[in-house]
Amino acid sequence: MSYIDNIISNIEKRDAGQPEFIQAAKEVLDSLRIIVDKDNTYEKAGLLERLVEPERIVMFRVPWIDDAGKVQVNRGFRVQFSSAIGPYKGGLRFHPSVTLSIIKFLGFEQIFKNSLTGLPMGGGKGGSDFDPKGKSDNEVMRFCQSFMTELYRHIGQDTDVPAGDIGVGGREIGFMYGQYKRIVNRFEGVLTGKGIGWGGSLARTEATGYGLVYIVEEYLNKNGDSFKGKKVAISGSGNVAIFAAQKAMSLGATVISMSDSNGCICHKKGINLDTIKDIKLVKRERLTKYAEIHKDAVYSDVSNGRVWDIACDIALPCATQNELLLEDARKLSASGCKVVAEGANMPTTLDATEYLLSKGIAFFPGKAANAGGVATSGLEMSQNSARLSWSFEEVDAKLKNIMVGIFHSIDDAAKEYGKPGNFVIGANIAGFLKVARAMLDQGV
Ligand code: NDP
Ligand code: 2IT
Repeated sequence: MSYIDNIISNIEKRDAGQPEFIQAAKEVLDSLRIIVDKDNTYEKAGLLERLVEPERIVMFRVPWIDDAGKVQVNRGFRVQFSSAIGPYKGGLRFHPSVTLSIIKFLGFEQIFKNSLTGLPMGGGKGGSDFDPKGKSDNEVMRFCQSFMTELYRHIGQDTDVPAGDIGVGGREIGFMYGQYKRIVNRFEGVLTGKGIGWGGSLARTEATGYGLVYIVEEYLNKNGDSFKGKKVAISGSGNVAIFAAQKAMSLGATVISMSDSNGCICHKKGINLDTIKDIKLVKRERLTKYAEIHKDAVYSDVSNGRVWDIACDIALPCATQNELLLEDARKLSASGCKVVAEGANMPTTLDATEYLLSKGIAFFPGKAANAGGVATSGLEMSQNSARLSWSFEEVDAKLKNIMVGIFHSIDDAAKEYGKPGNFVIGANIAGFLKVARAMLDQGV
């Protein structure tokens, strides 16, 4: 059995109850065959055994009191996966589907994503099975305070710097930051995605969605094309989806569909983003509202329609893992879609990815395509350390530069290793090499 196959088989045994982690690890390990099979340095150093085992996992109880005075208990996680190239860095997800497997897959992906940004950040992820939906602001605050009352001892501006993810936006970061500060009595850049005026960076809110569009734009431009006149389908209607839509529209595209966990809307003449922002960011309501406001839009609930059913030129999955399946990939290909770029983490299943690649569709994996969020978090950390703040234009220009750089490093790596146009292999190899070098240099 080859070194890689051995590692995969060990993960399948030791982490048997963690399907999402196994899926993410397999995808990366498969890409690494090209380098690991012909150079035994990695095997001799036990490098892959180390890479797939988090440096530290913290799991903890999060008790809080709801508005009715009842005690509720959730489970908290922080997986500090790799500090090879910098302090652990990665978001916190609050969603009822959160398990150790989900947090481990996200932390693992984050190692290579952060490496691709070129900034000195290790990989980590955390979260809770707490569901902010339907909770009052006070309940969310009490939960966040309790969560941070344990988490604070494991993090720090030079140790581990969490940020947002699904279910964690400006409101949650604010409550967690306030609690951290009360406990440690220090105003430091321990979280990113902070509010403007108390350490946050301009353009961090927009960064993931904008970055996603910037990397696709660079690809299109290099092929003599652009977003102008393109039909774009976007899943999700949260932070990433909204700002991807905003940037794509500003470049002349028409965003024809968006979704949430209950269903999707199709609005052929173009989604009205002000309505989406009002429903999702202000009122925190369901997407069904959109079709009540815009009578020419069509709403389908999850049981009778998917965002990938509608013909588009570019598909941007921006909701959650495993939301673009093989049958969706087939539909997208059949209806003429030419580019799929992942705003979410691992939204495309392995078989769907294979299918898209086999059809010559340009496929940008999340660890490259959605790296703009964490890259701008890295810029927020730099501003915090230097105690200054850059303008929106400065941060946006740096973000664009980083995304263009990521496009070229994954494109170059794909070519160098004999798989031109395969950005999955390009991203995995380019992300891995820097982390592996650091691990070899630093010893076991
Ligand atoms: P938000 O919480 O702002 O939005 C999430 C969106 O996805 C909502 O529309 C939500 O619908 C939908 N969604 C969530 N879970 C599911 C599910 N199980 N099934 C169907 N739809 C679902 O999160 P973000 O926009 O921040 O994150 C979206 C994705 O992008 C995630 O994969 C995240 O890991 C990734 N990402 C985020 C970054 C960031 O900076 N925020 C950076 C890089 C990646 P509903 O409202 O119904 O819950
Ligand atoms: O998946 C991700 O990259 C994020 N949720 C952002 C992480 C961060 O630290 O900004």
